[in-house]
Amino acid sequence: MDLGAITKYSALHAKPNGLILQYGTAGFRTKAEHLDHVMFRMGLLAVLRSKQTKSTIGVMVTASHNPEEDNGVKLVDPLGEMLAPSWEEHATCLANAEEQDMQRVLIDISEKEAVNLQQDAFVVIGRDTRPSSEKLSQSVIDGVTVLGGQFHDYGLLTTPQLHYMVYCRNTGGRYGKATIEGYYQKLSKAFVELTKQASCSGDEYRSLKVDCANGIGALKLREMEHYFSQGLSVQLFNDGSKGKLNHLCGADFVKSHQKPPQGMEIKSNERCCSFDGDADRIVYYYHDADGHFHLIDGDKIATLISSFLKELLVEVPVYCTKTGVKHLHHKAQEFDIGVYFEANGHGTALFSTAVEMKIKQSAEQLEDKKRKAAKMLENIIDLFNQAAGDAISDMLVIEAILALKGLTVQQWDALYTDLPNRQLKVQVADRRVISTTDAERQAVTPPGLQEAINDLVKKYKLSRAFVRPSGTEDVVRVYAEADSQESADHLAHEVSLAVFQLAGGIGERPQPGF
Ligand code: 16G
Ligand code: MG
Repeated sequence: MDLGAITKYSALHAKPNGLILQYGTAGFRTKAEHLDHVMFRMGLLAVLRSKQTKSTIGVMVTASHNPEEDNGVKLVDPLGEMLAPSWEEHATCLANAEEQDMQRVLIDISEKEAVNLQQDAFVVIGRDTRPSSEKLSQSVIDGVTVLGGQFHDYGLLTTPQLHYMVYCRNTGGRYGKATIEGYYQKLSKAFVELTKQASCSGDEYRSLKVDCANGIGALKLREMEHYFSQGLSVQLFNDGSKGKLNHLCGADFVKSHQKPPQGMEIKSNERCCSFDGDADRIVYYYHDADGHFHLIDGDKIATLISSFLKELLVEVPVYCTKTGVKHLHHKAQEFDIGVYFEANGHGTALFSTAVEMKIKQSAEQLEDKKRKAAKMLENIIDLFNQAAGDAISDMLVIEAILALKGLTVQQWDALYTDLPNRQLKVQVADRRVISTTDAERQAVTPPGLQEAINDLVKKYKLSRAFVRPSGTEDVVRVYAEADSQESADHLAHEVSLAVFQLAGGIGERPQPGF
């Protein structure tokens, strides 16, 4: 380590005194103007992680569904996964070290993790379309370079595309080619083959309206479109040509406001979907003949995909984990086939290498009908981004399944009916006073909170309620569901009051009404 050079360059990316940030559920996220030092230091950290794992590490500059003024950064581990938890702690320490302590923290991390500093390092970098992203990714590169790491800057990419690149590079090209064309070709080939198998009878031209949140998804989908146009025609909205990123549009807006994005005209029964700002979330929706809006969220996407896969499987057990893709991804990896989605539209399906091999072999050996099914599954596996949940890949999987099963968007929606629900946030002095267990469904502390929730829940029919500290905002999240919207709203309000009273609420007491 050339400590002199590190100190010199670090001063050019100086940390504002006293600023404390945390590597949260999806990396660092805050106002873009506070992130320059974090980017530089994440460049340094990525080099150490690369040396330690002897693999390519990814760095993605994005703040996903958050406002355009924000930005963020996360590291991608060798197989496309989120950074290992012990390294999240290192990231937090490094980001918060005052200038004069930076070197010591770097050396501490290297020693603790037994990093061989002589080892080569390679880092790949991607960024979203935010105005601040280009300069911030340059700061990452400065950090990588000063520690002697090699890098490849992919420039504009969706977050899942960066995960894909990392995965491809660390699996010797077996998974796919680590180029943007490689990504387009792999997914599109699988998609076109699948949709060819869809019955042609009454085949109306398959088309889909896509709200791209004025983000990177628009650019990438436009580039990719002609690769899969035989099977699907997409019409892009909020493509970034005029609107603001994630403003009144995108998956997070549609899911949390339960209404269509601005800038998209929807005729009745047309299939529509929204990506978020870095294209790793997707939700679907439509207007029925009476003009009512119907949201098809991650839960229904998971149902569509797993019921399709279930036709080939005997049993589909369900598991719950804590909030955050990394927990779900990890759980899904324990199984031969794992399908996971958050209601907000993050998700994918994962297939173990053993199962993939078996399917490939049987596709060659079996006869007609079964062989067709195995071929189908083989293409489905290729179509799912195995490195991360991916809005583009999920969209193509969903479109293929709808075509293969001849399902309309309403028929899909009718697979089950959601109970009315409400989500609220409560401001407290320190959200860490709330700790949870059982996949964040039970509050362990503060004392009395879970009992209070249990008593409130008993007052309503078909009801449940959960509270947990947010992993991305300084708030406590409250979720309630019940047999009617009115009851769900009441219950959510009462639980918010309990949180406010028992967990140190600040500011105004939660008010009823939304
Ligand atoms: C991040 C996570 C998402 C999680 C959300 C929860 C990734 C890529 N995204 O957006 O999985 O649902 O945070 O945020 O990991 P919250 O704790 O503030 O509700
Ligand atoms: Mg996102």
